[in-house]
Amino acid sequence: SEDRTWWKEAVVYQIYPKSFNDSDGDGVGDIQGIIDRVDHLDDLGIDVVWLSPVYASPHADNGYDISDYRSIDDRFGDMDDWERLRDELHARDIKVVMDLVVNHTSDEHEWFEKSRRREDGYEDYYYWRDPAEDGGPPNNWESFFGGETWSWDEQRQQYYLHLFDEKQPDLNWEHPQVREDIYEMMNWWLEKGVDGFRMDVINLISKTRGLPDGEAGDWQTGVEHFMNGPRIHEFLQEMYDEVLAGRDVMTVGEMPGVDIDEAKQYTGADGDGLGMIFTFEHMNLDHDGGRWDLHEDYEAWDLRDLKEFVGRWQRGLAEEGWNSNYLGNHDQPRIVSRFGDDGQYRVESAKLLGTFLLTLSGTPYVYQGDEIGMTNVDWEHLDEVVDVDTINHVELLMAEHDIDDYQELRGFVNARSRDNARTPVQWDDSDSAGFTDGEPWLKVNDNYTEINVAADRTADDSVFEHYRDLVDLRHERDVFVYGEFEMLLPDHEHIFAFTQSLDDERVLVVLNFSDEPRTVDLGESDGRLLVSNYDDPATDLPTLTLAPFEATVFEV
Ligand code: ISL
Repeated sequence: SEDRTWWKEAVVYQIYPKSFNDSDGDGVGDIQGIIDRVDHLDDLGIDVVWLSPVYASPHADNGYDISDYRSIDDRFGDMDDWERLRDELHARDIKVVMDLVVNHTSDEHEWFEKSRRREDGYEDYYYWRDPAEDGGPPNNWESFFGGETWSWDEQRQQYYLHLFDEKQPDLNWEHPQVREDIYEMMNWWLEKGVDGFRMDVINLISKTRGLPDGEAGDWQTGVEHFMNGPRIHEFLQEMYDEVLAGRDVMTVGEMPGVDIDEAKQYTGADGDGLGMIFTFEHMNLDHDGGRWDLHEDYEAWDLRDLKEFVGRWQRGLAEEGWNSNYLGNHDQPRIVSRFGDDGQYRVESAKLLGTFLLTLSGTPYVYQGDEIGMTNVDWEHLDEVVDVDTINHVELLMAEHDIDDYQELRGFVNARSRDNARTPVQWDDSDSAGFTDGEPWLKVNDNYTEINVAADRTADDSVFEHYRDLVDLRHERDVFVYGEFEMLLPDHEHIFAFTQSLDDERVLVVLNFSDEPRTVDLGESDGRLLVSNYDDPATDLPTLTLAPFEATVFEV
């Protein structure tokens, strides 16, 4: 990881196009809407845009169900719009990374339509099976979105496999022609000037031969047969040879259920050639992997668990591989609501989380809206929710626990739903937060009159300004990118403190993750203040009394 590359030094910004900015008043974000806001990204100082899927899609899962990999969805515009976006970004030295969703397609993809008709050459593009002896599904695997992974196809008179929604059939990667078609499509996009790929659930593409039943466990049944499956490394190495070798691109594999040793196999020097992976370990801090398992204390998490996780990964990939750092994305609740305080200390804690994210070694990912501290939403009724994952799980929970009133689950949904991160970006205090002139596809958070980009950009001590300063600082100092991480006070329940060192540079980061003042002795006697989220920061090293959610960075 000593070798320098642009993507290690980059700050990535994720755009979820449906919710970013609507230019034509249909209530859905679009590519022209992104172009209209490119200067916001440039001012923030980010280096890479990761664009969630903009391809043709029936939107059963907001574009993660693709019906044509080589065209742009009508809702979002057309290929000319995409090319203009690419050029506008490149003109500002911002790279563009596309979402690559190839574990599955939409059931409306031409390949699936041919496959269900058993058209010559396409019969085995997907996983088709006859019913089990009892007439039911071929195995007991459970879907990420709850329920069964098999649906019956009337036309073909067989079941097909889908690890996600029934409108997302899994591609059969065992079939060489499937792999070739995918590599050809990737090369086609690279020729069009994309700078890399974020690879959706890429460690799920290899399944145990014979698709045997899974053992019931903590996570959904069957994971041992489709996570990091038997041919995964072979497939990724082939993809590397056919597509990525010799190209200066960024790649990040989204990988549920991966530990550090596996991360090294995917990204290390003798690995499969991926640049980074997204781990999920820290996304389980407030549950044990069963995100929709109903608990009493569903919002509780322990800072010491976060420290244990961060310390282990920072050190674990220091010599081999590379860390990608994120706290939230389009699949997770808002970070300030989950890890900070979205009430009294919203501004302070949003800045603290930004400080944390942008001072760790590795490549940081900022999700749209987090740079202004957007919060979770109150989902008053289930019919306000669009997310298939939330709706399916709520229905399953109601059946399983004999609940007949959604109101009993409302608090839980408010804490867990992916739609929290998908409400429209709040641009200003005009109707619909300046996101659209029409009716937004998903409700706008009521707090938009107070929390919005326009307000943040005019105040000089805003969350946006804080993010911008940190992005600048990170660009100026390699110690934040390549530094060697050392944890201080590992057992402290409220303070997260660490140093980063590189050559003769050393920095100390101290974060109070609580809503009360805390006094700590850091054993560092001297330091020059680089960053703070308070007007009157604690600077009296070695003993600091930090205000609620105070975040301080020193050069020591
Ligand atoms: O958010 C989840 C459901 O609770 C996760 O299990 C999520 O589905 C998983 O992280 C995979 O996510 C990716 O693939 C999905 C898509 O719905 C997500 O938006 C995407 O990020 C299927 O393509």
